[in-house]
Amino acid sequence: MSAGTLITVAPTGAEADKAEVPALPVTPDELVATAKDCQAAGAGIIHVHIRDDDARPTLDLGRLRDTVAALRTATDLVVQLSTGGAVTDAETDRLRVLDAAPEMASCTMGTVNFGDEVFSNRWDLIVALHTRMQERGVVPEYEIFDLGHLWSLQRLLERYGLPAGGHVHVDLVMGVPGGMPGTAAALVACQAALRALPEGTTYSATGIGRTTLPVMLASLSAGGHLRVGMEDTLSYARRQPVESNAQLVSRAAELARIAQRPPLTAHEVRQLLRIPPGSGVPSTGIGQQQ
Ligand code: KMH
Ligand code: ZN
Repeated sequence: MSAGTLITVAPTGAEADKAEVPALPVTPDELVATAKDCQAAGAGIIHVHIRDDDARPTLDLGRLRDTVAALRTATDLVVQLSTGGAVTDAETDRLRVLDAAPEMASCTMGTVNFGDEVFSNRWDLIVALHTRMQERGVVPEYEIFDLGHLWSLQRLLERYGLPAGGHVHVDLVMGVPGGMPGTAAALVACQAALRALPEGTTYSATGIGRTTLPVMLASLSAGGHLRVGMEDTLSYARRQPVESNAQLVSRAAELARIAQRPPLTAHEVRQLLRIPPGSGVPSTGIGQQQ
């Protein structure tokens, strides 16, 4: 079991509406302020979705590059860009996210019903994301919405090899309507499947909506890491809206300390995930699409 806890904050997502959730960070300034607060509260990674001037989700490359630069300047956090985007985003736009040269990026391991929508992740897209990240030294976080996604990951690694740095890290996204439930039993089932992955594979887990607490407690006790944030839950407790992302990170950090697995610093996270030095620094453009 890992001695410390990696805490990822997912502050914004692509789904919540700023008009309904004023505390949601959507502008670059709001995102940077949130990132600083969350780092101080115990986060080591920030999973980033960005919004346009009207607070709608966007994958605009210039904005992504500016956001990565701003977060790097203001914090030590590992910046992980979402390649999942919104359910409406085109595959070409999702692949182009990697041109913003983050240290990490998400890579979802299969298609899943997503509420009333479908979050499409064809095999060819998964392979393209994985191999492009290998070429560029971007470390993936494999997003697992259902048990079968772990078997797809095993197939991917067997056919195309290990990710940049050689370490495999997955994130169990539990409790999406259409995916696996956010329960301790489902987490234990995932743990059994994780044993088929390379030695040393690490995982974090997040529970959507009201499953946030059971998933957090199950993951901590089972040796997993944590993801929290307003992308995943907007209620802190019954009839109590989340005030800020830092509030969620603080609770996760406190529970991690109680479990005697205190939060890892960003530096310790880079060591744990074996993020290659220089990862995320834009290269000369060789092999990159501009
Ligand atoms: N917004 C969801 C459709 C990811 O960031 O990689 C996809 C998602 C996963 O959030
Ligand atoms: Zn996301």
